[in-house]
Amino acid sequence: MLLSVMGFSSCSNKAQQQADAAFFNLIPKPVQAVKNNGYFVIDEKITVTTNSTDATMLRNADVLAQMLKPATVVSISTTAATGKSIKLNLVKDSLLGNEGYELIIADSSVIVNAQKPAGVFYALQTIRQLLPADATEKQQWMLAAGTIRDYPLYAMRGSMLDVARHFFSVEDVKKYIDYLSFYKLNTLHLHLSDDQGWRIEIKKWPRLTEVGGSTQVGGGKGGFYTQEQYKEIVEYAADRFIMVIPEIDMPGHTNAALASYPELNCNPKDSMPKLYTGTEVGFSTLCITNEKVYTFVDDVVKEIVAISPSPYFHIGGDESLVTPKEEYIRFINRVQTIVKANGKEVIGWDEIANTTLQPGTIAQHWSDSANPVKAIAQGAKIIMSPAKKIYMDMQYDSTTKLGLNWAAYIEVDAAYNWNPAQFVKGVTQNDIVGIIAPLWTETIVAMKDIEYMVFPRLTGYAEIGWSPAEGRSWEEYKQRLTQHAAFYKAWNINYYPSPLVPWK
Ligand code: TNX
Repeated sequence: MLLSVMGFSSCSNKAQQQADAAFFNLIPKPVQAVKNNGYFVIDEKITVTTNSTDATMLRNADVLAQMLKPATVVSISTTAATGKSIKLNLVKDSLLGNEGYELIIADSSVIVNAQKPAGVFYALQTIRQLLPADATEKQQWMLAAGTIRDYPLYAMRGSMLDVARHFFSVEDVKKYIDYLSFYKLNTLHLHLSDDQGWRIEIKKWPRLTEVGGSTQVGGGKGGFYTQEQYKEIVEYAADRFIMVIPEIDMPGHTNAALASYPELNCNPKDSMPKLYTGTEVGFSTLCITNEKVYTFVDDVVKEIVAISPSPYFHIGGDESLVTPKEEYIRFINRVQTIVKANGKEVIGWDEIANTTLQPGTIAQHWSDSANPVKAIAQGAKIIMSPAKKIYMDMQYDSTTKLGLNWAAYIEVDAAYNWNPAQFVKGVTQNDIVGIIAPLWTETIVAMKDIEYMVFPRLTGYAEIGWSPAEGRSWEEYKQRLTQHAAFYKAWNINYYPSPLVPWK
């Protein structure tokens, strides 16, 4: 008897220590978090209630049930529960905005308040981080008592995945989406076409995928998403409050399309290119003076828009080094009109600032700092993706085997230690819609490679996008980051164990 009591108390001490530590190791760091004494212990049975019968709220309740499954049996109810319960409430609390939440943990109840289901979902991600990383752990699960009020700094927070240089399966993309959602990211930008491959089925132009999708960097077999598969990705992401932004890169980065259809080239007979499996950039262009090209663009935009609920369509527009400048301007101006006519707002890489931007167009800053300033002068908003800080294909240091280093080496501290609102002179917080961390895949072949380049840098980008900039410090952050290795390990993520982080 005595032994078992002692056994339980030391075990519960360990659980309490875990719960206490977790409260202070959240990433992204909450706007406000006040810890109290006490614990909400996850008993053998837990009731989850929601004050809304909204399908997304019921799904949220189910997300929580799945999360708690290793430790308890959950029953979900839409009527108030007597006794111990976790309550998911939609409430009016305008400071929380569309994505914010309040989480109140006490001995006998956990209350989640949010204005929108997205906020509830992010509160659940916080709860996930407060629980032990290892779901199979036999220790008792508990949450430290306290109150958290939390909401994001930027509306758009996410990552770009290049599925053109190397193709990644629907399963891989879903896994990537899971990673994003754990860190409260809400945007997946898919780079769907480039010189080396065309990755989305277009029914009117079938050779794009039959020919253009048939290879990749290094000459592997490539691949593409059918429209049904694309919808599956979009739905999987939407269930996790993630928007998928499709990018078709134009007028450069189009070799795969040009090799598929001779009529997109200016001199179809003598200049029809072959498929390309190298890693050069800037050598291809659609024929700007050919009317057929605009029919092509309109068809592509129409078919993608029909399966893409995101309000944005990304037209690329970067590194069109062989397109004459005047033609580039004419092309981007006209393509903006096509996208608008199809009901979407335009996003383009920052070079599009040199054209006439339509109202609502967003420039994604990656390289030349004059461009975002020009875009803002035209009334545009900015997505911050500066290569020197946030390109996850950049190597950590000179010993990194994967990746490139043309922009910089980006160690984990450098990835964290910058402020998007102070990075380019003339670009302030009000101009910025959000931050997107791109992973270009010239050297990235498998999910294990993705994981190595992404973790732990993405964890820091998630904090930059969500948490207040004031008071952020690498010294403090790196301590919290050490605790996240437990999650990486639990999910079998091949992360980079940076020597700058004092991993435990
Ligand atoms: C530049 S970023 C590119 C990509 C490459 C990347 C490699 C941008 C808009 N263009 O085409 O994949 O560098 O780091």
